[in-house]
Amino acid sequence: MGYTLAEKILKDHLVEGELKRGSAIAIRIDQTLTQDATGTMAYLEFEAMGVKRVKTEKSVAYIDHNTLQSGFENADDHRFIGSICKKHGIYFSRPGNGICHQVHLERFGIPGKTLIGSDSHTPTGGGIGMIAIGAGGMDVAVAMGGGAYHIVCPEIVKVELTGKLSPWVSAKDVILEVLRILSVKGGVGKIIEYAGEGVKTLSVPERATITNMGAELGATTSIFPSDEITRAFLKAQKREADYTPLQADADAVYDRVITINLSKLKPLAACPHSPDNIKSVDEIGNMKIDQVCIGSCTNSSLLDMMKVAYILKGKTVHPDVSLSIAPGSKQVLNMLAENGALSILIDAGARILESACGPCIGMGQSPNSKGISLRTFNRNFEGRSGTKDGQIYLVSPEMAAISAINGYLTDPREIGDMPDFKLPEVFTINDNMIVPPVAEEDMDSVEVLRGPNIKPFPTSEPLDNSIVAGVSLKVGDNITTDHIMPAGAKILPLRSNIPAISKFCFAVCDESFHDRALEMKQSIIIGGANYGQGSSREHAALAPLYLGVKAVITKSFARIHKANLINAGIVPLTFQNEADYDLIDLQDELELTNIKSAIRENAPIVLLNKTKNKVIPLVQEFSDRDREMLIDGGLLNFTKNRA
Ligand code: MIC
Ligand code: SF4
Repeated sequence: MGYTLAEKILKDHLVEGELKRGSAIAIRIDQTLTQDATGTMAYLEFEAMGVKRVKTEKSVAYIDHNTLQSGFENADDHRFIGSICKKHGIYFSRPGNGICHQVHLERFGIPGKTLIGSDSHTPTGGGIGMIAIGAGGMDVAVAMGGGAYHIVCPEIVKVELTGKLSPWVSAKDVILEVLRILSVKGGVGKIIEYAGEGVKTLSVPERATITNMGAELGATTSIFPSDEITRAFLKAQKREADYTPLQADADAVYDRVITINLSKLKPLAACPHSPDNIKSVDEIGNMKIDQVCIGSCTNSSLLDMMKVAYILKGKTVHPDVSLSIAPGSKQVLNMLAENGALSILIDAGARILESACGPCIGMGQSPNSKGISLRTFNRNFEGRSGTKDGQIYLVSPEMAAISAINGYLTDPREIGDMPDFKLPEVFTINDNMIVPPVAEEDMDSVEVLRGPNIKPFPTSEPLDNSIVAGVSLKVGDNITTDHIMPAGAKILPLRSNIPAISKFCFAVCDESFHDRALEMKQSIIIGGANYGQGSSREHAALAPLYLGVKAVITKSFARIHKANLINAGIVPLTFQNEADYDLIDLQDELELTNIKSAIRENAPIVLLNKTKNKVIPLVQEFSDRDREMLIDGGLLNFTKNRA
């Protein structure tokens, strides 16, 4: 029996466990990446582990999220990360060099290698045949120190692509179609592997758009084969030596096969407020729009920008619309300047932003009240844009550009003939904004620069025998990490200060949560299905930890957030019968009797609702390592105890 592509790479990197779906495995990590919004914490954790130099083949730190710098905080974090990198053997991509996933694909990603990154869109690397996984900062810190990465061996779903995209139908429409089929929780515990004749019609940046937004499926990662198209891309990046051909065996076994005929796809949009709320342009109609934002790690490649420039050429952005464009990297921006496309964008009235996440993470460009904003991004969670009643639609760059001209949502197929957009044979390469670390023998001469906003992370205690605590919050289904720990221009500067950022924890759902949780000293959160979807930010676990949350009980969890809770020493449990969710209310007094021994022995766990006098059976789904971590009180204690 043959192997799927993902299995081949996992097998080559397996250090613990058996490559059997559903069983706990550990894999060796070749590369890591961090970005600045999660990076400061990740490097504080790395420091706490006491490892002198990173042990990976390549570790890169990017500055791309917190680039607004409305106070000293962001700039201090950048300096801190830059100095840590220099000392400990990490490459440092300076602010202005671009969005982590775009730059990593261009300059560092290698087919067949493993990458974990403290950002949920790390699977972008799957576009060139990597196993690239989003993880919490602490897991990335462990990997930098040479530790393995632990996951449950995922099921593998094959998406068989046939046919070829029609003119002006985009790679974005492919992933929106997959989201329509699978939903935002359909990918949990799965790797999505793309195959079939249609793969050969997609360039690397198009593949990367698809694997990037696989994060929105909740998937562990997504991956494309590495083929002649991958070789051509790497060659154009002057990295042909990094190429290896990779594909699944013909007799590989998949858990599910989905077929998508690219020729039949239509332009789609994800409607407010979820990436899986998919409609076709015909269904939505010619809706009037207020704003268009083009960019983000999903759609900011040179190819995307060239299509946008073609559509905007000689036109003017509609008077009622604001159009912003953030090219994904310095390389992209540079090449747009060199080939004249930048001047076309400026001429049309686009507001050119720096190569960074920008509006995607609420760093500026919040729409007007109730404003309708078309964005080429990957997430349209409520409030993420910075405007609570903003109506965000996720679309392709082609649809975004033509709609910006017309002032209403437009089917890009109305543009007419489409030229054959091709990637350049050689990209403009200048890595002058990537600072290499100093040699190991010189590391003592590098001083780590800390700002006053950088506070130590909260530590957790070993698990108590029993937990007796009240319910500090009850929330519904599909709670995102943007609900738990919102981002945006006001809050992101506090990413390295957990006490300060905790004031905003769950503020979107219930502004009184912070004070109530602190007052209760210790508490339990009750959640619905797919709790913690979205970002990898471990702040969504560290803030609740700081506020005394001991356990989170839900109908189900998103993968990265569940791992972050365990890393923080907070116990994630699920209801055996989903209907029991209704038996608990805010402020009820709960008891998890002998939870410690139940976790140690993998014995049944029951929850006693003392207020309602009900006994509720719960489910624990942990690996042996998870159990030990929870008992020790999180990953750092676990690591220290075994050092
Ligand atoms: C996001 O898109 O939500 C982010 C901001 O990139 C996050 C990381 C973070 O919260 O810092 C992610 O996707 O992991
Ligand atoms: Fe940045 Fe947005 Fe991509 Fe997150 S999704 S890494 S905020 S561009």
